[in-house]
Amino acid sequence: SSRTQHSYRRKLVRNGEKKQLVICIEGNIASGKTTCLEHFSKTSDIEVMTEPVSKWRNVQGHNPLGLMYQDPSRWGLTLQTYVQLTMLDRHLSTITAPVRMMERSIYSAKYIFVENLYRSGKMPDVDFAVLSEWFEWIIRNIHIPVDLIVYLQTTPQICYERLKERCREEEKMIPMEYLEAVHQLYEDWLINKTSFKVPAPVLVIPADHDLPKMIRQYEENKEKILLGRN
Ligand code: DCP
Repeated sequence: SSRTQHSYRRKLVRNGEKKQLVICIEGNIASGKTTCLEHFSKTSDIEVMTEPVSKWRNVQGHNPLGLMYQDPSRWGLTLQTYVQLTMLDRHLSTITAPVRMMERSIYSAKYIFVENLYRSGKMPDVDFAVLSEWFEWIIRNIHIPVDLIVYLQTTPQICYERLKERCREEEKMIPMEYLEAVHQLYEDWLINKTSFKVPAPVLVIPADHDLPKMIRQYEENKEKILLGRN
């Protein structure tokens, strides 16, 4: 429609004015991504996007996140298809500030979570094949800009403790082994660089520390992050 065209043109013009930076915050479940985003949301010139987890818990009255934890083999594809859609939607939405910070990315959805379901034998081959074809099509045909990945590096034990404290209903049954598997996938992707293509430079921030120390580290790294450098 002409309306869509109009908004698309506006986006092109806006992007043409000045390079906008996109920074993805990555890390294990309960690694502190939300706290990091909250901290930077107080900075002017930064637009913060948290993970669309509320959508994953309620799509037209259904809870694919809860279903996935109850029966991953049956519902893994359902959740991850929806995660992929919501992530793509976020990546493509119009940036309204010089710097965008977002929680996770379409890349970690595939390289960490889909991969984990598949490798642990909880996703049927055909589901993995269909999701992989969708993902490959998307990244081949749609430009998804990412300038910097900030990796909040934790030990799985600390995440496990934080998870217990937070008590999100769906996450009650997450075992330590799950967090260890997600951790290893993150390490191989972003540190060892032995698994999948890394779409941007990586800035590693040790994230086992308590909140005051984390805030100090965010302040120390602020310049780098705002310039999109590792
Ligand atoms: N999840 C998933 N598949 C994905 C992405 C996330 O199954 N592709 C799950 C893992 C968590 C829930 O969704 O149970 C929320 O994701 P996060 O752990 O990233 O969000 P948190 O709020 O835990 O992050 P943090 O505690 O670091 O702020």
